[in-house]
Amino acid sequence: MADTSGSISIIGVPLHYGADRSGVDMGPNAIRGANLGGRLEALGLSVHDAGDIHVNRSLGDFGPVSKLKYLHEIARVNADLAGRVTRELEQGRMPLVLGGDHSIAIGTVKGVLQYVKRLGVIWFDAHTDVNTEETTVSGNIHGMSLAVLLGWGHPDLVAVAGAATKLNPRNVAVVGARSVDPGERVFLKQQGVRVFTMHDIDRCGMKQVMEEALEAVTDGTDGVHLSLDLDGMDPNDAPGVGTPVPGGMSYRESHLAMELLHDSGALVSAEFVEVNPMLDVNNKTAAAAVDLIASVLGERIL
Ligand code: Z70
Ligand code: MN
Ligand code: MN
Ligand code: MN
Repeated sequence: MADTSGSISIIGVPLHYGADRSGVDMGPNAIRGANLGGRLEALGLSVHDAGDIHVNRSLGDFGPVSKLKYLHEIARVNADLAGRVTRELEQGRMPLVLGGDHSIAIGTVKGVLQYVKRLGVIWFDAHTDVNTEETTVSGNIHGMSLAVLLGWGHPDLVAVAGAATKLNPRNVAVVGARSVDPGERVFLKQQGVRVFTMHDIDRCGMKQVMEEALEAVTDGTDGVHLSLDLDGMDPNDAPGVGTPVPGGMSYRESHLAMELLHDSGALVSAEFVEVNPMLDVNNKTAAAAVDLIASVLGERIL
């Protein structure tokens, strides 16, 4: 595997159809505007901005159409994203994907899986995103992306970058969960996905939770992807998200999680999603995203 540690490629995905709520499509530029490039260059990294994946902007005028809202455009954008992510890895650059809503994890992770066949994933989120067409209440595809990555869901989504491209549930760890739908609970148990809830973090502390999560995602894998939904953080620290859920991970806990992930040496790619500048307060959420990105890429106090 190529060493991508010194070179980063930023890919924006201004997609909001998976959340069916506008604003989150402006996430990539809000994160860029919080001095992302400057912070990464200060770490000695070579930073390349690959620009944004194209999203058809006018579909909202016609409504969601299918039960899985905006299925066709979401599948198309994710197929495009997957190809871009694979190419960046092949060229020796670490993909840093900026959302957009969490449905873009389908494209990011499937793109990484083309290059790193045995991949672990840390899914930092208030939610577990394992609904399917059968269990979803909202019809929002951002609540289904992890299920799709495990091989379950609408065939058009599972087919992105090839239906055989999927994660091993043993190597997936959700961190920070506190809003899980009844159908998701059944699915998680059946699949054997490790879920570290806020209860676990409160009882054991972030240090122990991350040690256990890293053990699961590095066991028999060749790299780890970070899929970080900003609503995993507490709404006091990250108010600019579409689905704020109280009782989340603090700024400090989130920061420690990033530092421990960096120290594992296993990170091969990352994405930061669900920043909604229209709901943000003084750009606090975009700034927190940049702080977490810098930490996971090696920034330290001393
Ligand atoms: C719910 C659903 C979700 C993010 C909300 C919520 C899912 N389980 N994910 N916000 N990022 O609609 O499926
Ligand atoms: Mn999510
Ligand atoms: Mn979420
Ligand atoms: Mn830091």
